[in-house]
Amino acid sequence: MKRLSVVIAGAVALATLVGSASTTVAQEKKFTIALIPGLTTDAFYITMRKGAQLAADALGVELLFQGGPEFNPTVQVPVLQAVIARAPDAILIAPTDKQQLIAPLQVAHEKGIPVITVDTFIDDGRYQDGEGPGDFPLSYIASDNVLGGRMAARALAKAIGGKGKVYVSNVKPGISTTDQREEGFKLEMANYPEIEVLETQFNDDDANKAAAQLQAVYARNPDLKGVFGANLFSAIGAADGVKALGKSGEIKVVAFDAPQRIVDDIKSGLIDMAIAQHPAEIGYYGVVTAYAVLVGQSVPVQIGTGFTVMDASNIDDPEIRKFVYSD
Ligand code: T6T
Repeated sequence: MKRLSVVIAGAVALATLVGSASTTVAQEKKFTIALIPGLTTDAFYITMRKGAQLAADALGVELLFQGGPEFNPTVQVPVLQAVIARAPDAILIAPTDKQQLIAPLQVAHEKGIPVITVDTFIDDGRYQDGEGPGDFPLSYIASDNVLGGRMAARALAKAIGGKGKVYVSNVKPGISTTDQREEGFKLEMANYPEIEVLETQFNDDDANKAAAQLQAVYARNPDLKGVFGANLFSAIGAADGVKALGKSGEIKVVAFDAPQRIVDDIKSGLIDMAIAQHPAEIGYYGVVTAYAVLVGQSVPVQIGTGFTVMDASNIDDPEIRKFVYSD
């Protein structure tokens, strides 16, 4: 009996030692968290990186920021593969397509690298529910894009007095964020029987194309009243198109995203309203969430971040200005 209690005490001591040793190892290891943006030259992701870096510095984590020059799965997949080859402790990614990133991210998952998506999602965006091939990411941190689309529709409807023709300037189908913004916009516009929503124009994230499309839509519809630019480049391009037509203030523009250029356009009257996301917050919580996973905590499967609405009435307020993206 005495011997048994000694053995048990020894086992407990060993377990305690192993436990404390592994805790020490975990604390001493400097984690590397990779952040793969939709593209590197977009003020939205530049701002997200800043928030991520803030959290990384606070937690003593190394942040690896690696992306491509275009919002495109063909460009993003090789970047992801290169990141996986560097074996980071966790991957944060803004997938550029709901379907095409599932299999390449599955590779990371199978190697035991935790995957968290920021801004956009894969598959149906419902993770960890045991359903669908893309349910393995641990968390999704983003704006509520359906709500953002609804907010844009309400603002545009108000700006055009509740009647007339409008359309959505969008990137391309298959991107979770911009698909959901268009969905929310159309759902809300169904409440305005005198507003006609024309066919969506897809610009491949190219502002020049979006500007040319605005002018072409106007040529076919000289009674065009407004446009919703569903992301930064769509909005800037649509605004450029309105300006080129000399219709500033006549064709109303509601923008998603808030780089300095959109602020300037609000001040000049070219853009009526912008829905700023909080990309720094997305990056910050992305890193915090990955870190929590790495130290053995459970994490929320979804974290929603907010919006700030910018228009001529508040654009000079410093509390609003702090949500303008960094270039
Ligand atoms: O609107 C953001 C982002 O939320 C979207 O997923 C892609 O476009 C942006 O990066 C803006 O260009």
